[in-house]
Amino acid sequence: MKISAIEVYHRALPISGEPYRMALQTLTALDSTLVRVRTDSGLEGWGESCPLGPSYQPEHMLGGRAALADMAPHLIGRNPLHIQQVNHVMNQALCGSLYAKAAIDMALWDIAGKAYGARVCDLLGGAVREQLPSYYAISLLPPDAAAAVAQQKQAEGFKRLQLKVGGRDISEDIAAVRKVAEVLAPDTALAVDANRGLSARDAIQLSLACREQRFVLEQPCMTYEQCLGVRRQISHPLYLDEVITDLNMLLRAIGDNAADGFGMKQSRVGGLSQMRTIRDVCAAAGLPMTSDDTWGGDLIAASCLHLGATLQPALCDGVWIAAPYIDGHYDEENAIDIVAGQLRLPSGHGLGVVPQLAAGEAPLMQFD
Ligand code: 0XW
Ligand code: MG
Repeated sequence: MKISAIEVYHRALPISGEPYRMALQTLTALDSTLVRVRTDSGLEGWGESCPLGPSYQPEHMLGGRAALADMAPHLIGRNPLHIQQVNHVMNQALCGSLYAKAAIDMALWDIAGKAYGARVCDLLGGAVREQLPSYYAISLLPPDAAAAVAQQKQAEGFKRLQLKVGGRDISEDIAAVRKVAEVLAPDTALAVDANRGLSARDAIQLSLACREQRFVLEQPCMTYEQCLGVRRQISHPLYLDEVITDLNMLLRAIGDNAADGFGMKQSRVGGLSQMRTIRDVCAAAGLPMTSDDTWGGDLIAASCLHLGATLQPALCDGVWIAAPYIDGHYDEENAIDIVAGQLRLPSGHGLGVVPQLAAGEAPLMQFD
């Protein structure tokens, strides 16, 4: 089988309802990139990459499309089932741009599933469960409003919440954590995520002021070194997210005993192939992780879900997807949605999601 064409599409993903606020960004709309990899066998696979705006991380929507344009010509004629080799070709063609490579890598796993008559989770080692927990991220809100959302989301069935903090006076963050903790059921887990928006001083102050409250502190500060310094002075478990940019950073963090768990984003590290290794490294180290991406529609949701389903439950902190903030789906029939805090694996081969194109919709770019 050979790759015969690569097409790039885009989907506007406006955020429904209130803007999504984090310490350093406020978002009202995302722009997602879809990739269709076609083969001479007639099988085709879909991938997606959706950076969380231009300033969450170095990943950038236009940069991703430029990277795809650079790499795609090198991939025509390659065997899509040789996923490792195609990744090698991408790495030779272009340094970095892991988030663009992630979209191609996802499409290859989708093709492989269809070719072998299996779901992506089967190819990744097998799902340990068909249904698994998602978690809900509470946008940066005043304390009472955050607590109200926490109550509402627990009533909907979420067993893990993530509370955004940072980018404001630390006293407001402390109040928000306390208010949310007050309404937390004993079996609801809480992550307090500053998305790099706290100084080391404020992160330590937050942890000390909330020492009675049960939570993990996620990515408090901008740099790895700052987080490492904070970790030495707090008693809350620390999770790293944005600074774990690839497998090497994960290995370094484990070697340094820098974290108690990881918020992992598929596109940041280069896609499903990399996430599979990261899953195994985290399992070997006995450290939990989430199976997330920064944002995205049903393709990214499905991909995170397939990987998440192969995690040992004790080391799985959930699969975050953007569906609660998005109206509509790419594939209404196989939509990936959260029901009572849970996600169910789609049943189709490959990713199990096939985006529907509008009548006459032309790709943004096409390579053949
Ligand atoms: C909650 N998330 C997984 C989604 C947001 O896009 C960012 C994020 C995080 O943990 O930083
Ligand atoms: Mg995070």
